[in-house]
Amino acid sequence: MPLHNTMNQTTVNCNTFRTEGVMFPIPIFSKKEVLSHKAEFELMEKAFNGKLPYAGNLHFSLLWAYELSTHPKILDFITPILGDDISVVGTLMLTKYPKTDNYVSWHQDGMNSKWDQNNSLTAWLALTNSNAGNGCMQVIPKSHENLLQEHVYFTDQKNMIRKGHRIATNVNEEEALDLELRSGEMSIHHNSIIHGSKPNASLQKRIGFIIRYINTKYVNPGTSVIYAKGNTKYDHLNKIDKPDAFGLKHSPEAYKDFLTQNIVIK
Ligand SMILES: O=C(O)CCC(=O)C(=O)O
Repeated sequence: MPLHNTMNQTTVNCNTFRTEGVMFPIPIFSKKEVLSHKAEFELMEKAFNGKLPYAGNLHFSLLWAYELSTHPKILDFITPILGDDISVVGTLMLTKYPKTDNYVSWHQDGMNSKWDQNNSLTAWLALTNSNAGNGCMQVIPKSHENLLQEHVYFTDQKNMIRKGHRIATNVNEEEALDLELRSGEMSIHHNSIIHGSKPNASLQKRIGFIIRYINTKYVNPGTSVIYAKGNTKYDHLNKIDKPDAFGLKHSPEAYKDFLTQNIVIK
């Protein structure tokens, strides 16, 4: 493809993201490539007797999660939006098992992190097909324009968000857009977009690998990050190095101990 066409497509992508607050579907991995990442998750799941709906902060201690969240195919796509210095500040896997009640309340990511809203984004990578039937993510397009809104905190075991918060006002669900993805595809969403997801009413499991990216310059001081891209040295951050591979991941007992100590499980 001639260079000027590529540049035009990149500009279109950036403009879509800025105006809509979301972009999808973005093809990233082939079905075969996805299988290897899925197999890594299945080893984790096995360590927890086959059920691991919530697993967070994987990138600091699991080599495969580090490599996935710093994968050049993803970084190439987000670099025109975030710039050349990119850090990973969070990873999360939300898995919805068939016919289960777990959902994600309507919220804005920026509420948690208070990151600079325009220089950070979330990538949602599908490790299975994700659709309206199995509880794909939904967004309210353009809702990022109003930046951060008031949230309320509540307790509901079925809500997959750990802190249990939701937008204080009513969300008009008729405006919701289903971010349907095939396995290997990705969506990206703005830190201020209102989003959530419904339970999995189907017989198909839904697995999402979620990565929070930010231009490194805008990371809050003292934060632990991995540098995904760029050579600028920042003194205000706690840079975490690439983890070693955990040698005992094929032993469910040993892997469970390791995961319990090193990642966040709900
Ligand atoms: O996976 C979901 O259903 C919701 C994900 C989400 O809230 C997020 O990526 O910020």
